[in-house]
Amino acid sequence: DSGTDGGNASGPKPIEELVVGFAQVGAESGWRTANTKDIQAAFEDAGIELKFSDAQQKQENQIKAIRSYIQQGVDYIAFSPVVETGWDAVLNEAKAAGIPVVLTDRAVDSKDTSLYVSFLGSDFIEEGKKAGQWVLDEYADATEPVNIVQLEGTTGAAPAIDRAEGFADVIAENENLKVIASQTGDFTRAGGKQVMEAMLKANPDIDLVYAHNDDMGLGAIEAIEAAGLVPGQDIKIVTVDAVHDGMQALADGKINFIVECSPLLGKQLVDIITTLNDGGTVEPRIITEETTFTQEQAIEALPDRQY
Ligand code: GZL
Repeated sequence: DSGTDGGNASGPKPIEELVVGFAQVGAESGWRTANTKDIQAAFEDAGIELKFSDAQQKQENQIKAIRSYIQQGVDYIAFSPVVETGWDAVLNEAKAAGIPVVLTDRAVDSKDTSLYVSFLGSDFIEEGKKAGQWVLDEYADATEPVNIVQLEGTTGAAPAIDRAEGFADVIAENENLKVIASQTGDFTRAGGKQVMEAMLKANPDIDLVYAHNDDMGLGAIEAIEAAGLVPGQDIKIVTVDAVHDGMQALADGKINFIVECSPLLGKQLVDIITTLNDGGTVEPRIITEETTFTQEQAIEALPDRQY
């Protein structure tokens, strides 16, 4: 036909012709909404069309969205797998359609690493270890058992599995540190509150809560206060993420330590896609840079935080 194919057959597509499909987990936490905003802004700035879907934390919805992107013939697919398992079929369909896939944030357990070109996101085991190290230091002089309850992220999600593993590895160094209860709050504030209420009823003497994200930690604060206890003092709290509301609670002394997990992956995702479009190669694993915060550091950092 008389139309031009923009040289697609041989070389890079013009940026303005690129179409990318993103299948997001949902909007379950402050981290997720910050992640969504950052990705949408990065594609807007780059002038690349982004098709976006919210799976309400359901894997079948993410799979449906990926299938629809394949049907539409997008140039690239990116997504954050809500859980690690069950992706091989749909990722093989994307591969058969010649559509490269980028894992953004969470990982899949597929053994076939040809099913995606790169995994961009945090090292969740490292995050769990950083949380564990703070607890190890905080209770270094403990002469009797320290009762810890754990609020787990979404069951089967990479950050939940790995943050539990990293934490357990480190606190194992002091046999006084005991996880007496552990349950999923599904990364939500409501889930954290409900689970913490039940844990408080079942365990009269809790010393510390380790929550896999700030939102569940904020829910636990509500439950602890409703029980007439002082969060950050009667019961210490360690969380992961460092989103605004978590950092505010840390500055206010209701949380004691936060391990950062940066949601700002948009620019790096755009760079991966433009590099691939130009025929370049990308690292198969790109690890997010992130730090930790004490109360003083949170007070210092809060005014400049983007989310
Ligand atoms: C971690 C991300 C997790 C956050 C939660 O990279 O997948 O999901 O820690 C979010 O806040 O719900």
